[in-house]
Amino acid sequence: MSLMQGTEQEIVDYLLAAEKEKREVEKITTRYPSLTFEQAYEIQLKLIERKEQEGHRRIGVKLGLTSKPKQEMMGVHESIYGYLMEDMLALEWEPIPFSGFIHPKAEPEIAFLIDEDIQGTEVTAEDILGVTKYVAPAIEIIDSRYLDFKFTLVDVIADNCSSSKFIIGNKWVSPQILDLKEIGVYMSKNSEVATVGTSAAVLGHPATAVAWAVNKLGETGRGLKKGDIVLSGAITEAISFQPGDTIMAQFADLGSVSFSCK
Ligand code: OOG
Ligand code: MG
Repeated sequence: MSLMQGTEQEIVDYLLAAEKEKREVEKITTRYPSLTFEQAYEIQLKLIERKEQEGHRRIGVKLGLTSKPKQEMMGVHESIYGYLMEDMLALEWEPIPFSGFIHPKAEPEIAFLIDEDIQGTEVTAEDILGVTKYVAPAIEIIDSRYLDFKFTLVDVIADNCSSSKFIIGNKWVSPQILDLKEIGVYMSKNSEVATVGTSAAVLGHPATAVAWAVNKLGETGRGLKKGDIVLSGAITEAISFQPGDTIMAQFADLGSVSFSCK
């Protein structure tokens, strides 16, 4: 069942205001406890459409909660997806102002650059690798709009899966020349190791996670487009940071990516 349009707009306004004003807000399921997954994805889409009306371009898709460490951290057993917008892309060499965040955390991910439109409901990891021009090391900065970063799946889906910023490293490699399921990664904060993991943590293989998202999008006639960037989901738990911190993720075979916060 579709939500009343007024309710959808009210929730979108509520979440966008929290993001713009950099303040955490009570999760939406407190007020609307019977919201469904479908309704949450409809709210997410409305929120993205509003960002587009404000002049921001959609540039890809992100996956969330694709790895055991992340699912355990959040107490859930399912993956989710959201959208990447142009203004979320941050650069390695430009310190990111902390004042733009509420309570950010960084997580290492593998990014896919998609070279052909792909849509369907039975898409496989091989299909994804076939349309991927490059993979690259990435860090996603998540910044839930909800109090204390606590939410249900419905809440986080509506909040575009906590998306805030992401940074892509400069080593772009064809997925044909490396084994994407065995990429070890460590993330450091100010040169001290903060967390370690391996890409197999992402549903056994990051391309399996991307295929899952495409199949989900396919259920409502959507898909990935040539040129899209896809973040395949955090390999490890997410790490908090503060102004002055430098975070670096080092991936075997894929090089490193870092950012600093001011
Ligand atoms: C939800 C977003 C999760 C990932 O890579 O697992 C995510 C959250 O943890 O706030 O982006
Ligand atoms: Mg993520």
